[in-house]
Amino acid sequence: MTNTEQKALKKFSAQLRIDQLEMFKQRGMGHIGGCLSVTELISVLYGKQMKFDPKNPSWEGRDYLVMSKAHAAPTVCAALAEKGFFDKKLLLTMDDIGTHIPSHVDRLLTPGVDMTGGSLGQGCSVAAGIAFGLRHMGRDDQYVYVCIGDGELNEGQNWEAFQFLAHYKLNNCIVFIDNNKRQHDGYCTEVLNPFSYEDKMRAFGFWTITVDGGDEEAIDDAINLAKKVKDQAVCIVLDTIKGQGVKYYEDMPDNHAPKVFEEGKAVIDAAIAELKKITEGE
Ligand SMILES: Cc1ncc(C[n+]2csc(CCOP(=O)(O)OP(=O)(O)O)c2C)c(N)n1
Ligand SMILES: [Mg+2]
Repeated sequence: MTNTEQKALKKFSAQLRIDQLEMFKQRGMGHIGGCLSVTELISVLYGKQMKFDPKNPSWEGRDYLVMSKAHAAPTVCAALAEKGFFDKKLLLTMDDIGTHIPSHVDRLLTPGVDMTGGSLGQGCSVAAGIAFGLRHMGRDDQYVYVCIGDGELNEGQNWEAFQFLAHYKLNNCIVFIDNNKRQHDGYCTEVLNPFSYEDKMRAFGFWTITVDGGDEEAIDDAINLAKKVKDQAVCIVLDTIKGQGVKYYEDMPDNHAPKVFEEGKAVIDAAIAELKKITEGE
């Protein structure tokens, strides 16, 4: 990655963080922890890796994103708005009655969203189906990216989908595990110990790599490596922090879906001021 590309992605991540924080502040709450942890991933996907056309969201040649941990909709919607799929002003209508920006991804409401979610555990099956269909049609230049939460992996359906991807060697579907170590009710190791994702995915037949999920270049490099893998399903484990990039939320004991009261609003304003130094810097 060139220096210019790296700088542009850092700025894009900062802008996505600003957009999300504004949405949480406006709504008075949000799935802040799990949205912030996938910000760099979404930045790399929409800022560099994915093929899409904002003027034609259902363009046949596009790549697909399945945000299986559907509560990260604010991160996805921020990227779609920044890329021109719809007017950015809509972001601040999140979860209003009649909105196009629900807090869980919805393909019937938001232009550019490819899968509706909310009930965890289902996205990888959908992604596997899309990848299988693309392979069947010989559309080998298109990719499906699926992002799954570490807590979400408690759902057995994921492991059925992994078997399917591995069996059919669907390397056109890149599986991301957002290893932010925490789920709704606490630390994953305490709720249901996952042990090693790498060991598990390899045992399931996947080529697997772990990278720093807060580092755009590392994520981009891992995707490029995954795209070179032949005849094997691929998985990228993202080592992330729940609440990533905003210290107050990283340190909050229960940062899954906190309410934003006066203190939170002040924290968000201060974080936005810091992030603007990145977006408005050289
Ligand atoms: C089937 C199902 N069970 C429970 C929930 C409620 N729920 C929403 S988010 C969440 C925690 C998910 O943890 P994780 O996948 O680690 O998400 P993240 O840390 O990225 O927020 C739960 C239990 C749900 N949406 N779907
Ligand atoms: Mg988690």
